[in-house]
Amino acid sequence: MSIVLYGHPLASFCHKVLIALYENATLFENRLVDLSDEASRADLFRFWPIGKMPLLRDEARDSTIPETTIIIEYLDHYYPGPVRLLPLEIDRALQVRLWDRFFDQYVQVPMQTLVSHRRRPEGTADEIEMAACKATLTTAYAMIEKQLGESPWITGEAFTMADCAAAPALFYAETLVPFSQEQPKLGAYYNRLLARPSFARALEEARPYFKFYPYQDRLPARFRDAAE
Ligand SMILES: N[C@@H](CCC(=O)N[C@@H](CS)C(=O)NCC(=O)O)C(=O)O
Repeated sequence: MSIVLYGHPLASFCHKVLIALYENATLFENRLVDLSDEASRADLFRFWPIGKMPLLRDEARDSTIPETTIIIEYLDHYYPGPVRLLPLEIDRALQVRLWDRFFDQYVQVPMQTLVSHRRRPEGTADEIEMAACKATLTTAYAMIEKQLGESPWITGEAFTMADCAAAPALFYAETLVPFSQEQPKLGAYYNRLLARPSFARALEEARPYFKFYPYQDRLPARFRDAAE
């Protein structure tokens, strides 16, 4: 198969790209990277010494594509399907890129930082940094609520790359800083994302691994059961 995705079923940034692939039924080989296994780790690091997942290899074009946003832009250009994840019109495309960056930088990154503090040896978590991450998530939620307006998706009527970024970011962030009752649009958006078949499939594939998520007890009930 021409396209190989190196990743892990539990990893939120991998979900972002899986959603894009599943939206357009793009054929690819899903190669699981186990960072605790030297050979598996080397398989990823030979292409991208930074070592972050996911990574896309396109054997047909002998191309290596790291970074989720670049991967989705690449897929949208070289392997387009019925769901265009990047609008052609520039102002709409800029909005999609802005909200993609927003979810990566201000939801995924603070969420990842909070989870990484939980994995630290007891007593070594940085409380000041954790409070800053929680404050960023709170601010981000309020901005998302405002941005949603009456639209089903974050930049309007169409599902785009920005929604691919939103789904896993909000899925894990909600376990750390729950949504407020005063943010009904955010809650409804989160539920629409969970119901989107592409994301639902990525979550099903993650199910056997949720037991490794340190906040497994705060996952939505149907995934919590699987973690027990
Ligand atoms: N900016 C990167 C972030 C990717 C990222 O942080 N991936 C995480 C998994 S969700 C990872 O590889 N973590 C392993 C590590 O940091 O060692 C992207 O958009 O692809």
